Amino acid sequence: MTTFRQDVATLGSGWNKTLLNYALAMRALDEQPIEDRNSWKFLGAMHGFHPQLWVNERLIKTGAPIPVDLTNNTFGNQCQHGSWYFVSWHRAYLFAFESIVAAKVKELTGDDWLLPYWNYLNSNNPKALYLPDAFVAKTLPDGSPNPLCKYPRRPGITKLQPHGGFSLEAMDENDFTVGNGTLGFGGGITGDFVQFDGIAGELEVNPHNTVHGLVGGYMGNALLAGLDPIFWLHHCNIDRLWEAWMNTPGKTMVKDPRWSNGPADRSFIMPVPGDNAPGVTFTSKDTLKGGKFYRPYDDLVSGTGVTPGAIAVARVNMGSPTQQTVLPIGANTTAVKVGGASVDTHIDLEPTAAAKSIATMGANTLGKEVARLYLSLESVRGSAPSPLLDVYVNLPDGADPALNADRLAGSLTLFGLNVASQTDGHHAGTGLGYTIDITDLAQRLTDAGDFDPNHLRVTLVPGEQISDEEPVTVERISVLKRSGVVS
Ligand SMILES: [Cu+2]
Repeated sequence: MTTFRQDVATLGSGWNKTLLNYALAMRALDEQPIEDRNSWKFLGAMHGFHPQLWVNERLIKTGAPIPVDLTNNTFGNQCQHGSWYFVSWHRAYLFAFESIVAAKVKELTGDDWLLPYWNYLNSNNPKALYLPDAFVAKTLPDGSPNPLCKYPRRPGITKLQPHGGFSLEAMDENDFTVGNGTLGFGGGITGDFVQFDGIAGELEVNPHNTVHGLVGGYMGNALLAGLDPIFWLHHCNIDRLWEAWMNTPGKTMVKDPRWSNGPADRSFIMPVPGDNAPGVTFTSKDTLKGGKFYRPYDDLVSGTGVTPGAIAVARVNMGSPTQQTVLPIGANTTAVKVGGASVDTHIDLEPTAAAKSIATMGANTLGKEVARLYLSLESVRGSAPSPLLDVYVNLPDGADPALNADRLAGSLTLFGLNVASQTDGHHAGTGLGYTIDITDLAQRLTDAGDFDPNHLRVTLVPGEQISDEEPVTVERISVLKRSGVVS
């Protein structure tokens, strides 16, 4: 058997054997009761679980037995977002899921099986943005209902329809974590288990969150996402992007023991195939090459934006992460609430620092100081599962944002906002945190004579799932200056 995970687009159109076997196994696992740790619903509930929501969605019956290891969060509500455990926890989750599905495929058909990935940003495949046919077909080849499209998505979706900001730019970042976790590819620093922590890494923000929002339906809600079979092909590609990134010279993966041996306050745990055995505990290092949750890929170049083995040239190397500094150079003074209309907020900048950032942004001479600028949105809260928020900088007064794409700093999909804003026993309700790289935008503003080192105007433009009835609050917006030395 092949021991590499493969691009689903290379497996043949329609009902190729891998996807037919996936559908057969999913149908069988979805019929198993939620008490069974190999059941489809148990596996989905590991990502996110909310008993009342699941009753409302008719996933479980009112009063039906719910296993205690889901409600006490031994196995339920495990997904790690907004921290540097995002990549490692999801990698182990994929591996456990793949092992359980493979065991079912073996039992049903005798075939071997590995999880394929959805290479949606492969510019060499004109059909890359399309969901594989088998995920939208009404029926299996034998005419029975197709389990791969059983759970809801955006009505009629056959293809991702990005409205901007869907890219591999995250792969340009050279450091897993910088500035004590404020910035980087992989997410904020934590030593503890946190389902939704405060700082999402670049990979998580985009393409990860973006694809969750674009598929929509269950995929757009962290409490339901794991139930959509396309979730696993999406996360498989995110996992491959991490692997490609780590294998590219110039990228610095974190070596901090808090990451490698974490979390400290409790163990990560995954179920195993076959029965209700206790499960396997692990730490982040078990997901790296040689670890028990590691699985290789057939290709780390196609659709990844990097070429493992070749030096990354997309972005200037700013030196070792420990020698870089990240400092705030300004912030707004009040929380911003966005409802049905756009809202402006002003940020007073420390003018000397801002001017110096601009002056050193484009530096590429070895040994010279170099800077990048970021917007940081802190404690973003709201009740919707994945609202869209567009962030503009120095939009002219009264201008139509849609006509000023050159002022767009970022399009955020606030995936998991509902969970991160809960104030129940498991969450402090502190919300999500995002950083947006505005270096190129600041350069464009400077070239246009429209960068004032004394202040910046930020406009928040609501997209879907934001309204006066369901607003989003951003506690604080600051500007961060990241400095290093060209190396
Ligand atoms: Cu996800």
